Amino acid sequence: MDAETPGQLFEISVTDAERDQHVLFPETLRLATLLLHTRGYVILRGGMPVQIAEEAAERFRQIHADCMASREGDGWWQVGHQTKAVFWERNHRWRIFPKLTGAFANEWILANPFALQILEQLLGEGIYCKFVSSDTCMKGTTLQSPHREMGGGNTWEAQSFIVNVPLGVCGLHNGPLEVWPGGSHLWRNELLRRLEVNDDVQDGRNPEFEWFATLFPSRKVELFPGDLLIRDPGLMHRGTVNESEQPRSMLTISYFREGFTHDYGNPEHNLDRELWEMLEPRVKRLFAYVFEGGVPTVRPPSTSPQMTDAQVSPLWED
Ligand SMILES: O=C(O)CCC(=O)C(=O)O
Repeated sequence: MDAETPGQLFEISVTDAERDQHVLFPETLRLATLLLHTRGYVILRGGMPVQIAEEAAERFRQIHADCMASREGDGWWQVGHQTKAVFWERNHRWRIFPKLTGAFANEWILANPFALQILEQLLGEGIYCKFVSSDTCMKGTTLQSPHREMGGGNTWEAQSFIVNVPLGVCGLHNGPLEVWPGGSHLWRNELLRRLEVNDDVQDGRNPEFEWFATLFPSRKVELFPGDLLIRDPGLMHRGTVNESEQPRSMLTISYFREGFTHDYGNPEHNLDRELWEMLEPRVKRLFAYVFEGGVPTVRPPSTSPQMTDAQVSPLWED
């Protein structure tokens, strides 16, 4: 492990030895887990071999091109003609659910040994994957409103985490994710709802919450092929503006604690039984509930009858 000095960036560089052995050494695991628990996110530099990240990026460019060519109007849940990827586009932001084959079936991506080592400590061994999506922001994007998502903050104990895998450089010039690490993942939805705070607008404007976010320090996250960002969905964050001519893409993979779920994201956009049967055992296990029945039964109770996640954001419509 090479960790930044406290007070600096709090990134962790995975060593060659850890990558060779597919395991974080105890000191690294401890710090990464602590950072994720306390700050709501952790970056693992070199969390997967660069070549695998680049293969995925290349395949994703083909999928994105297919979705752009297949698009008809503004409908949700369209399907790429060649790649069968489910997608939609809003405000120059594409949300694409790739099929989990080829580069996207790779264990380093879907069952990343380092991410799972950390997440199994925080979510338990029954952890499962709810969906594999992606975010592509293009020139013309607008600044999103700061938001929190997927029920993060419904309970004290985290019920889910997101792993972002950059598909190319996600730098300061092309729409980096902005995060508010000062404990925003610990804000309780019950109180926010009671005080009528809406923290769930993404692509529209949300003046009160945008103002509120200015009271806290934020950071723009730079990610490079081979890195992983692991974040609590309750962490306040937003997509920023892509000033470059090139699309900026990253995978968004969501993992849940056994027994918990959320309305958003459908694993059957990523897999059918035939594709699932072909996955490596460590990946297959994460989706077994879809084809063998079981796990995701409990959605944390909504804390307010007026404002559930499903009601406030069109992106939650399934
Ligand atoms: O594309 C990104 O940078 C992330 C955007 C985002 O946070 C979202 O759409 O929820």
